[in-house]
Amino acid sequence: MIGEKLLLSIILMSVLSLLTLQTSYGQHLAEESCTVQILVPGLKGEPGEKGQKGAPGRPGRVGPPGEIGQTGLKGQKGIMGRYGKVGPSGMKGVKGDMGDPGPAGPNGDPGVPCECTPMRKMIGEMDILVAQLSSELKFIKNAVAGIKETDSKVYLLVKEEKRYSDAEVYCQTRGGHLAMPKDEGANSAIAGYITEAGLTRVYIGIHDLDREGVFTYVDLSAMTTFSKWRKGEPNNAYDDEDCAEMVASGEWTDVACHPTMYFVCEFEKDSV
Ligand SMILES: [Ca+2]
Ligand SMILES: [Ca+2]
Repeated sequence: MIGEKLLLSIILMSVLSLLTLQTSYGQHLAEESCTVQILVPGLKGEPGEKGQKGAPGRPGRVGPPGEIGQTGLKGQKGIMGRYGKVGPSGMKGVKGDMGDPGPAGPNGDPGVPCECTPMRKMIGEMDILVAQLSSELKFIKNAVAGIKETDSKVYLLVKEEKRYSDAEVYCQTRGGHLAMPKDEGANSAIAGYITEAGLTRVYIGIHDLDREGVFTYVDLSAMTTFSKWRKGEPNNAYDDEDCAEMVASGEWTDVACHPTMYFVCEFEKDSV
């Protein structure tokens, strides 16, 4: 209702103002009608020639965005891109298993000569000591294995093959001599020893090295009252028998001095 009233008012006001304008225009014409010619429009002319093509118009306004087109075909694979930046260091790994041993290296250069003479001498002396100890040990083993004895003597069968002179040195080194039986009791003790050991012969301390045919004990004491030569001995066979052996029966035989065989040492009981 209010809108209709407002519209009616506007129309009314427009009519009034138009009437006012026509009234003032009428007055103006009346004042100048005597001095001014009245111009009347002529007839419509012929159409003119076609004008030249005008300058291009201004670009039109930007149209609305078009519809989304169809999906295009997949493009070809591009060339490889540049390498990226180096990443941060990773965590330290677990220790691996030990590898196989490598091949032996080449020999080193020869060393500088040292003052080894005193050391060599010392080592040599030690070797001798070791040899002596080994010998002593063997002697003790023999002694433990069994020693024959009489009232005054101790007899030791040495199961090491030696020449007569070496055998005597062996016995002397231990404070004795090759066995020198000077009575039946001593001779029987030694003979029993040989038999028990399963032997057939051993060197004993009797020889004629100083004077052919004159036998003495190895300590150079003379043979006076006792002897035990086998029948036909001593015979100095081949002119080369200056030492003596005892066989298992207890009898003596003169033999050469250079063959090696077992032997029996004797020691004074007081010195053992
Ligand atoms: Ca002889
Ligand atoms: Ca003989």
